[in-house]
Amino acid sequence: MKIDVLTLFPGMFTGPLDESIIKRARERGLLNLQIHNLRDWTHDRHKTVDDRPFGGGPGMVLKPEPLFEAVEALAQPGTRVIMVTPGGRKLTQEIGRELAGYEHLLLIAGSYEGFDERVRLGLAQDELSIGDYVLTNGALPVMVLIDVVTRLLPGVLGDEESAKEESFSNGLLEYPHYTRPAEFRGMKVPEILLSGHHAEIAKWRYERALERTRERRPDLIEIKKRETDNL
Ligand code: 4GS
Repeated sequence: MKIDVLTLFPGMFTGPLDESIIKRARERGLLNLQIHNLRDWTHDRHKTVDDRPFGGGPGMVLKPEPLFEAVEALAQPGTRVIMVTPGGRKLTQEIGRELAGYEHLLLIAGSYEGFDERVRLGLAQDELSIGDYVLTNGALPVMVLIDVVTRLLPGVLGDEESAKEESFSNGLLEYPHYTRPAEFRGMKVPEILLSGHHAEIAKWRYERALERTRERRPDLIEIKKRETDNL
């Protein structure tokens, strides 16, 4: 998969995407990630990317021209162009799976201010939010999106990791995990996990996952029911 990112802060992307699983995916050619500075598509001496809002008010607005030029330079037929804003569809694992099916994503990170509305109307095919809170700019949500999508690309996770029953992949929170020692500061590992009875261990884990989800995230059980009804 190819992912191009448009941002005013390319420096924010070095570090988080150069470690661990994303690093390995890039090295193995499973992810071709390129970070672009929006200012490269300005033409004035000051590399102006924003301007005052028509109608007045505080803050600045990202001008449409550099964004249109940048997207027109980077997009191919079949490219999915996505903006991150608090007003977008809320990112879920299901949306991650949907995006992992594209060959090319072009992700636009906003800044302090908003975008000129014509970017939304004429350029973006999708708008995504990572949650109901306000960040200083769109770099972190873009990195979250890249992380969610990359680990779903074929070959990125080892068999062991991808086969693992994780939160949200089966629609439930994870069951409790334990490793050695069997007793730590008076807290004992549940007997069943030491028993070697694989079927009973699987049953115990499923029950604990269900119980934990019911207590902490009953909304996930409703979502799962609705999905099952639609089958
Ligand atoms: C988010 C969010 C966000 C909104 C960008 C204020 C700077 C900021 N983007 N999910 N202007 N949450 N963006 O907070 O996507």
